[in-house]
Amino acid sequence: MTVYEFAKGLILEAGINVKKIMKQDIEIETKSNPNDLVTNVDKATEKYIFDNVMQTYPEHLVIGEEGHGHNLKDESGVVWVIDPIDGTLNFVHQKENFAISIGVFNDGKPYAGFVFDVMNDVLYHAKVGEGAYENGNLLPCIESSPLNTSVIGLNPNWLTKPRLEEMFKPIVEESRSVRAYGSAALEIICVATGKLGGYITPRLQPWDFAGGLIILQEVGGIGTDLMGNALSIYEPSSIVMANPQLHAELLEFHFQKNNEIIEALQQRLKNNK
Ligand code: 2AM
Ligand code: CA
Repeated sequence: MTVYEFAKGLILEAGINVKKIMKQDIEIETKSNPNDLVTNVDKATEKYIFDNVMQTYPEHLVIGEEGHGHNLKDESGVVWVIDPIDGTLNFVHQKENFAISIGVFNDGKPYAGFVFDVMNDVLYHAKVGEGAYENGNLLPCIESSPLNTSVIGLNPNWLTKPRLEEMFKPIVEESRSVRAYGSAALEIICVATGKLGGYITPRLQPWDFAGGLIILQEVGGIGTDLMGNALSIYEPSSIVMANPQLHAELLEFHFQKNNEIIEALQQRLKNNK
């Protein structure tokens, strides 16, 4: 069995477990602030995936939101980047619209991405070079669109921050409209399936984007930080994921001229780590 086939089976099993535990009591704790939540399901799911990977591939490394590998720097070998529940607020408040996300990297290069929309039973998956799939169906390459005919994924909370508001407001105004779904992994998938032209956020952790980015790139989408730099699985980052035309337009007409705001943002991200 390849690592890809193993990971595919594992994320589906993890989803079945999530559905089972959800029927019992969900225990909620807060992390960095009262709106930053973690549940017993996040922790149990990360442990389940971690334990299974270690049992089968003891030499692999794991970076996971709920505590694994946060200080890893070594790119050699196989690295799994896991978010056991992406969209924890949705998980707690809606019991849907969350995903399990896994990105697998080999010697620093993307190998395979998985985003499992658990409650809809839809697994998005891609092995680099072999196309991206929604369950068993091959996804077509995404179409390009300019900002004025694109729907953008952007969380309105960011528009309450003074400098970000200055940068994001013209994008909101020029776009066809804006949506906020509350799970970065699923929002990146919306870009990969053409439901959104692009997804923008000033702060994301590697486990939020790793799986989705690999899938998006497989259908011709582009993901970078707001300065246009490649994303690292070892650093939090600002994010713009979009079809090629929209990505280029956002960088050229919106982000490049705000490089002072973006540099300050990236600096804060580094310091908060
Ligand atoms: P999470 O549910 O795994 O925490 C919500 O808009 C999206 O942003 C979710 O994917 C959420 O991931 C992520 N998110 C929430 N708080 C974040 C933070 N402080 N830094 C980075 N990403 C965050
Ligand atoms: Ca999470």
